[in-house]
Amino acid sequence: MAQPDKAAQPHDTKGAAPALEDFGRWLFAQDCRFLISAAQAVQLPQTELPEVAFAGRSNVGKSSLINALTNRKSLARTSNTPGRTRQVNFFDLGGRLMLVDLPGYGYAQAGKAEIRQWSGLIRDYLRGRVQLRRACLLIDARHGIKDPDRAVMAELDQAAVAYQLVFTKADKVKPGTFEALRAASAEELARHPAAHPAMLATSAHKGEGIGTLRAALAALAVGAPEEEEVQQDGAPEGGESRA
Ligand SMILES: Nc1nc2c(ncn2[C@@H]2O[C@H](COP(=O)(O)OP(=O)(O)OP(=O)(O)O)[C@@H](O)[C@H]2O)c(=O)[nH]1
Ligand SMILES: [Mg+2]
Repeated sequence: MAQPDKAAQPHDTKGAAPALEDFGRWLFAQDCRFLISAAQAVQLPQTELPEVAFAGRSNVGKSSLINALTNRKSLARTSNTPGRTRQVNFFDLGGRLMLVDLPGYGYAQAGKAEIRQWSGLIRDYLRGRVQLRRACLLIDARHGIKDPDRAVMAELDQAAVAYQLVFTKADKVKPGTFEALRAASAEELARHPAAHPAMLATSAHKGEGIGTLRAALAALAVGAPEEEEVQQDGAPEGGESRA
């Protein structure tokens, strides 16, 4: 996996305030510890740290993104086989932010039944988790929002969980193709009350967008510079940030 920071820097600072960027870089360089895997709702840990969850279709790159953010090769288990992450995995980042790797949903063989199964554990997690500050909903930049994602967006709206759309595998798309997909996604997001208007394109392999996402998530952590959080979330100039 590439060392994201250096390669990404020239394109990676747009939209994030410098103090928050610094804090994000510092935060994600802190010790990150695997805490627990929960296969059932009763196993979800009773913790108080603010949480950020990574949700998305099987194979979209959730575990890879967590590894890229924390600059670790194999903190979260990744795989070419869809469905590798089957439990809800908790990672404590520097005692300030909990990163939560969710099982993927919606790969072709399983369809609706699999979504229902996913929903059982995840719905319990999403609905009951007061410390959950944001869900990152990962979307493959080559494919855009699909029906299984729409089902989850509806769940998130219903549970009033703030979520942010994060495109993955940006290294695999041609810029021209992606712009149209991004515009269509923005239009769709506008119809969802719990969706954050800012979207971000990332590549876990090449580092694109990783610094910006670190800054956005760091704003939710214990000890974040407060005024910067307002600047990020308010996104007064144009709303969207793409590295
Ligand atoms: N080119 C490219 N490939 C990626 C990127 N991120 C992930 N991948 C690849 O996509 C595959 C799936 O990645 P994972 O991180 O395991 O995906 P996941 O969403 O955690 O998958 P499940 O746990 O099965 O739901 C792996 O082969 C990764 O190497 C990226 O940014 N660019
Ligand atoms: Mg995974």
